[in-house]
Amino acid sequence: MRRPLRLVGALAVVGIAATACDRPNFGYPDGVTNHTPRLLNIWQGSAIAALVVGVIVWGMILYAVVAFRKRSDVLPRQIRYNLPVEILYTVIPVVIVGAMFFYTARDESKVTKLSAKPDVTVDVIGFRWNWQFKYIDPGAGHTGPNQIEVTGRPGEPAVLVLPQNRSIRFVETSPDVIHSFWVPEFLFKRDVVPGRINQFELTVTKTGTFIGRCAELCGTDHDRMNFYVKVVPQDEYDRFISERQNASVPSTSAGTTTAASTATTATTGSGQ
Ligand SMILES: [Cu+2]
Repeated sequence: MRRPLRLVGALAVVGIAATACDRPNFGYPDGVTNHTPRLLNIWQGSAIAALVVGVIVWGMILYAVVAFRKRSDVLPRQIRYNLPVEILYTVIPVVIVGAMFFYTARDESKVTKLSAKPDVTVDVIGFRWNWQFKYIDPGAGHTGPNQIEVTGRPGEPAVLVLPQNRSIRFVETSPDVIHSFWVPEFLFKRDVVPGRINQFELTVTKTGTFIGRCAELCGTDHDRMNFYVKVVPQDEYDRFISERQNASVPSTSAGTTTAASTATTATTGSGQ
């Protein structure tokens, strides 16, 4: 009985040591928003916890295979009911599920929090099979006349220009089926559901062009439902907005030529 205990103890020490030193991302992108530290932390924590549990389970399987292997044809002593073991394998999963619930609920409530007055509000419309973004006039609200629209077309993805270090509220709706707004670098996605309004808020802290995708299988051209998020400094964003407001004919995909060409080069190393 002592050997497995020692094994478990050693594994726990390894697990704790692994959390203390520089942790790998376990496949997660680096993240570019204000939520990055929190989301990266819960992802790394769950991966390490799962690895520790995995190593303990593999260790116990290996131990059982070696220690209780067939040595002769004599039937070993048959044992039934071991109350301590049964309590252990009931209590440990309850503790694990409780811990997962606690950290998920704690972080989710922080990440999904909406502020009273975001700096920028964007309506996100996911439709079969593209995206439309509407910049909501802060003064006039969602029904204001001067909304700036960006609509993606087949082969010409929509480019959503956003200011760096400003809080952005995304207000999602769908006229047809369920889509999902996903920018891998945001470490976040949210379903776009017909008949309801889904909202979330974040601040992008890094400039750059990031690819966005539909993450909900929504039909024939689902795989082409890509868009770009181009994050620029505030002054560049202001210029983009005033240019669009002054444009006499509202073009559906202004900024696409320059933004999309930047996007193509920027995508190579990111968001895939
Ligand atoms: Cu879709």
